[in-house]
Amino acid sequence: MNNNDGRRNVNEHSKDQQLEQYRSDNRGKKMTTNQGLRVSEDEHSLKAGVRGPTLMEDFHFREKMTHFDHERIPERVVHARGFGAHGYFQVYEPMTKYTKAKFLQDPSVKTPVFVRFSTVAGSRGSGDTVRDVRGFATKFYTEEGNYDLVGNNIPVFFIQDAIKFPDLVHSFKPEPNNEMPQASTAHDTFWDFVANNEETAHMIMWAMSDRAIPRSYRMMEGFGVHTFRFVNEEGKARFVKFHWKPVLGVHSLVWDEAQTIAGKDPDYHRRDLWEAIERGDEVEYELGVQMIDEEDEFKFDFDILDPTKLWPEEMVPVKIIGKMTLNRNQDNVFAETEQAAFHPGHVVPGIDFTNDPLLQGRLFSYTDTQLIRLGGPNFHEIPINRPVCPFHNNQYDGYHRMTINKGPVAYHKNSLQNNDPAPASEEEGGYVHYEEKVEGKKIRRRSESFNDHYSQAKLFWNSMSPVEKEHIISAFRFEVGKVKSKDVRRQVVHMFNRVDRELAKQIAAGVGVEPPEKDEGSNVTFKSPALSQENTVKLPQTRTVAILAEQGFDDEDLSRVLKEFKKADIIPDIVSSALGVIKGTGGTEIEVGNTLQTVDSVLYDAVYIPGGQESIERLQLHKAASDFINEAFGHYKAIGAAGKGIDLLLSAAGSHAAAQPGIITSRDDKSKDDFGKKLVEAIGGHRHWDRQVS
Ligand code: HDE
Repeated sequence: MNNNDGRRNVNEHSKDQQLEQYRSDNRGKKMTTNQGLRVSEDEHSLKAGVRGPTLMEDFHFREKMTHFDHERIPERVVHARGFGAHGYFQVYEPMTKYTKAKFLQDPSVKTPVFVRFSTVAGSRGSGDTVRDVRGFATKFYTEEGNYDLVGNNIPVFFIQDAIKFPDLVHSFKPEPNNEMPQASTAHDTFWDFVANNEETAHMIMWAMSDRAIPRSYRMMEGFGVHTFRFVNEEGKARFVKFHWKPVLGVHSLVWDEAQTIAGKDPDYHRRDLWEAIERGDEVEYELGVQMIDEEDEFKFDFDILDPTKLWPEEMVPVKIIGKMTLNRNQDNVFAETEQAAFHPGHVVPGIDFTNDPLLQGRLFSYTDTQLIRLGGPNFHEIPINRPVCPFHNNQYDGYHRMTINKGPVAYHKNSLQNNDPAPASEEEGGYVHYEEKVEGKKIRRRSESFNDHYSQAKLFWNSMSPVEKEHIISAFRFEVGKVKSKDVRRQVVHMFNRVDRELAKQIAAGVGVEPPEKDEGSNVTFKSPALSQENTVKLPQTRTVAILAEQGFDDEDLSRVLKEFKKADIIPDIVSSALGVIKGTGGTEIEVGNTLQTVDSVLYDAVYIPGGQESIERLQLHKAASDFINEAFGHYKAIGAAGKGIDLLLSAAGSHAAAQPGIITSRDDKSKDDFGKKLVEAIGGHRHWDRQVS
């Protein structure tokens, strides 16, 4: 008998249709109380006389105020600041050989997803662009139930055993005596934790790299971090690691820029994602898997269950198996992003766990945290968390219960209700845990195979380009430089001397301590080119460009560049000294998008300055215009200038600027040169690191 309970009807729109019944639109409606009573007055409380006291009887006032007083729920202990979007996932080819997970079988099926991106350390209101790990949590609403891939944008973690998680988090959160600093690891307790817990070494290398200051959520990788298991129909299992690869490539901000943006636009990353989806852009990530056969578990010089280790792609290739597309913004941030409850234990048949001790601990923590945040055991009924397939069991009652269960029977086994709801067999889709043989003494200890903390930290260092290495050194100098305790600073330098001698010397030189006498650096020489952002995809698509123009700009300069931008899906924004309409020399009228007061070069990927005598003369009156250009130049961004625009560029960035990489100029011959194309290419290059900036 095919008893699928309506489980086969999931498609791309299922989640949206399910959410529809919960949406509420106030437009065109009369105001009522929560009991549905129409309200006649919402500005004056009920008083005894116009100058008299407010009356207890004012039920509308009391209901309104009570609801307001209870509007907040506790923020997440970690990953408090986040932002979500909806979309769908499609597998490229059946994965039958590896897993029986239904959503990984049929390329024509579009499984709905909701993704929540986040920072880890900061509070809900903190800045988006701080140096931090980013969360990348995906909920797949499959026909077999929800599957959550709760990952980060860094493939390894700080610690190896979940019991240390509260210590780690206490060390990086603001210090408890003065609650400083917000959303930053640049303080004594964090670095004290690092120096006294050497297992952090590898992750710290990533956290000090450009990975921790992404340009956009759309341009960052995601990783499941832990080793999971794929299990196929025959019961054969393989170890698996999950990767998300952004179609736009992996790109980062410059540290100075990240800090400025945190003040100028603390919502930078959520705005970027929201606006991309509002524009109709499809935000895409390919899903990749690395697989290791069970027989090969011990073939590596690291323990594959150790979450501080990655599997170099050059050793274990990433098989690209499908694509996720985010294409719909949420309707309400509280209802969706804030109430979304992810859990690495939300799995479907065909995906199973391993004994990674960090993963095992997470399997406890995520339900526990929802109970306090979402106020009880019925958080799965909140619209964003509801599976799109039916769910039935004997778990009844509790705070905010929404399901109205019928009948007297709420237990298993029973005869009064034909033993329903009955467990499903494996053939009927019942989840059966992989039968792994486990044997051992009850013991509080870690496997010795988890002891090498430095080889992969060195592998990461070896794999970086010279510019990336410079950035890592500066990040260490900034972070450790903020540590007041000289002893902690010394400990950190000694620790990273075990990764690389030169790195330790460079950190030491910036933080006022002596490097150790002896070179204790790891002797690993292996490199993994896949770890360097230098080797990522580079595309101009969806890059933003500030066009600096005033009244009297050269129409022809502007229009030819706009044409090229349009072809490349680059997003232009006219920035001028005031809002309104400006006119070109040929009479073209364009609407100003932003002013030199409301925006800053850090909010754009590139700058373009069209010519036009009057426009340039007007821009020259504003220091903000030359600061804008100079700053973009210093952040290695592409800058295009035409005609008189070149004069402004050179006066702002210096006469040597014209010959520098990523600077595209065109003095006069408008028809022949391929200025627009060159500029588009330079914008696609992201940053021109070989530029002389000072
Ligand atoms: Fe989490 N983590 N975590 N974590 N984590 C939470 O769950 C925890 C870890 C990750 O957008 C919490 O709902 C423990 C690794 C993401 O809603 C909490 C350990 C990875 C998110 C929790 C870890 C993550 C969380 C806080 C060590 C990458 C945000 C609120 C064993 C693979 C999900 C909540 C969202 C959130 C516990 C380590 C990713 C407290 C105990 C490793 C993306 O339950």
